[in-house]
Amino acid sequence: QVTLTIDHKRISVPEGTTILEAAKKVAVNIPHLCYHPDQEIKANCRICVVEVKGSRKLSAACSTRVSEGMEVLTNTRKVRDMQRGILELMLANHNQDCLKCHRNGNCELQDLCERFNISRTHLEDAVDALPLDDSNPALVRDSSKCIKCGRCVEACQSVQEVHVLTHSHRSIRFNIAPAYEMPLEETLCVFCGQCAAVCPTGAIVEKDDTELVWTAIEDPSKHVIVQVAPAVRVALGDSFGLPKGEIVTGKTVAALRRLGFDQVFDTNFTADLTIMEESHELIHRLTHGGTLPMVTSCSPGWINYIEGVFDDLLDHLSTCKSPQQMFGALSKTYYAELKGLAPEDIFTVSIMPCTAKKYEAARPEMTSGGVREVDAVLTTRELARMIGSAGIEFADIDEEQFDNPFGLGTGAGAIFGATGGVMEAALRTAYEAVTGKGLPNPDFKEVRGLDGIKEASVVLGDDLVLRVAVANGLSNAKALMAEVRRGESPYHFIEIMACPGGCLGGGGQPIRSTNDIKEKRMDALYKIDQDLPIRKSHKNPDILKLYETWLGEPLGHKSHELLHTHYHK
Ligand code: HC1
Repeated sequence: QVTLTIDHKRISVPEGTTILEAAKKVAVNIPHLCYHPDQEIKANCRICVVEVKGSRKLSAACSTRVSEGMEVLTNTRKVRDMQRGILELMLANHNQDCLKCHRNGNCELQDLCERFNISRTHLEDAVDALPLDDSNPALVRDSSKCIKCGRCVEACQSVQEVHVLTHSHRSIRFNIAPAYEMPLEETLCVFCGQCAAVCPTGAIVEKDDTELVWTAIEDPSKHVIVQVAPAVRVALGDSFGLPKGEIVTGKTVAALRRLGFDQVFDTNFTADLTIMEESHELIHRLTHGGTLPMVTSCSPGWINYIEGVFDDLLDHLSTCKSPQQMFGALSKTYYAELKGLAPEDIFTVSIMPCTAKKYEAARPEMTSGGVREVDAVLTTRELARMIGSAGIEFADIDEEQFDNPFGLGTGAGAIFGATGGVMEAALRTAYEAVTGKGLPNPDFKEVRGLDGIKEASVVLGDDLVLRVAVANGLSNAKALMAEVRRGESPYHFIEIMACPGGCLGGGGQPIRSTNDIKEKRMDALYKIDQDLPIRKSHKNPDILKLYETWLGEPLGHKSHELLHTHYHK
């Protein structure tokens, strides 16, 4: 332990603690921007400067470690003047269209301006006239709002190892952008949105599709249906001040009905359908000499990554479409038949925790019967904006149930939203399909949790021990796939989710989703699973009915036509 004083308050903290962290223990929140609790220390912005007795220069609190007897002052005239000066310099170079910015009211720079009581500044505006990049369906990058903190660069380079966003130029021309300022669409960007999730301002945001959806809802010729992804229901409440990780499934359904959707369905239903197809695909590959390890295909950021970086390994991907797209395919075929509607008159919307889902829905492979399967994808953040703009008091709204025929999901479908959940769900079904025996305990705890790579072995028979691995975050995916490329992978089946934590940590979730919040969301998803009467996809009665009455059998002709695809080089 190290003993020091902060603003004359004596405190003991573990060796290695930074001044910024130590100050929190005496209820002092030192201003910061480039610092993020889940990232490396960067000390780029310097707004966290403090006085340390005996030092002539001010010290950055985020990067200075405490030492025995240290005396720190965080609120002197000298400190305040310096912090304010740094803030004014940032503002002079920041496009201040705050009222029209998606981050209005949820912007760390705005918070600091309020805190420093900034009403006017002494510097003339010198905002760089940099072009807006909205060249892709998922993300919008606006350099005029970038404060050069470097959080997005770390997310892109170290967490995801995609290496698209980088520093360029020097001094007053210093910038953060893809190499040669190329539009994201022309780079290897996978559209995971992890950059947007950590950006303190509105410099990188999701592409807003709320107007598209309002227009469809208002169009009397359209039957507008919506599906809700597993991870949305444990995060949407954040946007309305509810406790982190609160399960808000029923409130979400009620809010969507009030917004005017004709039917409100559950992606957990098609997550169960994905498990039916994917577990049978795995068994088929195991018994027919198919390409192994088989790798999951439901995370669109991961699909974009394998196409860009491991395109020689595309045969390893499961051919199953994601639950989002299976829902879309059913909505324009089975559901259209059921309702007697033309597929073109059905407008299918997804609520997803993910920015890359917008990209997935727009892919040319994702059509059924000549029409787009999913017409619009809204992130959790966009849905929160629609609910807010409709004046719905989300926290007070009464809970409602999903509609049928796509309203019943099992616990296996629910846990798709957490890293390891797809694997666990698939193992529950594959075990019973291969052994013909009931699984005594459906919990595969080895594949749960926030560790980057997890593995497990499951005995499926006298001569078959299934070896599986789970990776979340693309740097971890890269490590597993490099093993596959070298021919050294010991696994039969690998789950990969592009975002750290899985979809619950997706790039479209409420801003400020730190690891402690992700853990709460994860606990909530496993609670949903635990509390449901049916926890195995192959026991979902509505899925069984769908096969009996319309689809045939898993991997059958209709399934192949509608629910599977191939990604090519
Ligand atoms: Fe996901 Fe999936 S789990 S990819 O994370 O397979 O986005 O939640 O909807 O499609 O079900 C996301 C979440 C989601 C799909 C499912």
